[in-house]
Amino acid sequence: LNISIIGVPTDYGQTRRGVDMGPSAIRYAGVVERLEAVGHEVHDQGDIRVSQKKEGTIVDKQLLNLEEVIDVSTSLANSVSKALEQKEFPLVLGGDHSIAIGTLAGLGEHFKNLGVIWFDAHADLNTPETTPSGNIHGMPLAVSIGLGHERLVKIRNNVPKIKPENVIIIGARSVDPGERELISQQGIKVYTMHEVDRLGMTRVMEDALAYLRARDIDGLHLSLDLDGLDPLYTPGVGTPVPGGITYRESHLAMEMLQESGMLTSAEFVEVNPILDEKNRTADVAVALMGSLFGETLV
Ligand code: DIR
Ligand code: MN
Ligand code: MN
Ligand code: MN
Repeated sequence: LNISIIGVPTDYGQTRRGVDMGPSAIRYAGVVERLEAVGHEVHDQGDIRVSQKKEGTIVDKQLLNLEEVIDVSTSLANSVSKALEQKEFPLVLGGDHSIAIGTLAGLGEHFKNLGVIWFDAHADLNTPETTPSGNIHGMPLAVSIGLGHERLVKIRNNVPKIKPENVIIIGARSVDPGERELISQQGIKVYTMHEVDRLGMTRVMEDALAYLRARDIDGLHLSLDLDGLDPLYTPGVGTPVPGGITYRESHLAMEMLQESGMLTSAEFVEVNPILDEKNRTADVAVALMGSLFGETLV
């Protein structure tokens, strides 16, 4: 593959500082070398520009840093779209999960029936009406199916970016009341930790991939929030939730995605080296990318 790495050094989607250093931490953990070793051509496009906080903008407690998130999402959508035009595989490095608004806005221009695997402890389906925190990193999936603040939903004008029935959430264990309602109302498929425990990751991934294949998707995006794993393995995240996916289960999921041959883009988000122990979370992120892009054990 020709892989285009796009760093997004932003923390505007939540309130703990340090997640803007995620792209640096992931590069330090050796992402470029790791993917080159599997035989890919890797183009590191560097980081997109993230400006300082704008002074004097209206503070909306249900949409913290709205102007900044719109700015970052708009430039990221642009970069992702450009990578696809150049036939490159976009690999986006966060930054907090609000960046998925921009990634999916860029992807939405090129794929009409995109499948999305959302690997996360959370559902990221809040709206300004349901958010318990005001943090936009809890909203990107809702925005991408067309629900939320108009200016977020309309980035690059393609509304909605994805169909709710093409979305599969894996690893959920912290879901807010409004998100629960949206999941059933919109027909979003969710494998919570209960299903991961009960069925095992093999069955979960087999079912998920068969479901998306049957929906005749024209591309597949992986949005991987490192808090989907158990904090035992990825302590450097802003909102850790115990009882998560193990190191091996997450590798297995990546290996099965690789085997499927369906993947067309990916993003790894919420790596916060300031909250971490010796960059372990970025190390895990890079190891997972190794499996996702075709590393094998023997
Ligand atoms: C919570 C936390 N559902 C919120 N969301 C997080 O603030 O909307 N998403 N941490 O990754
Ligand atoms: Mn090239
Ligand atoms: Mn998330
Ligand atoms: Mn999360």
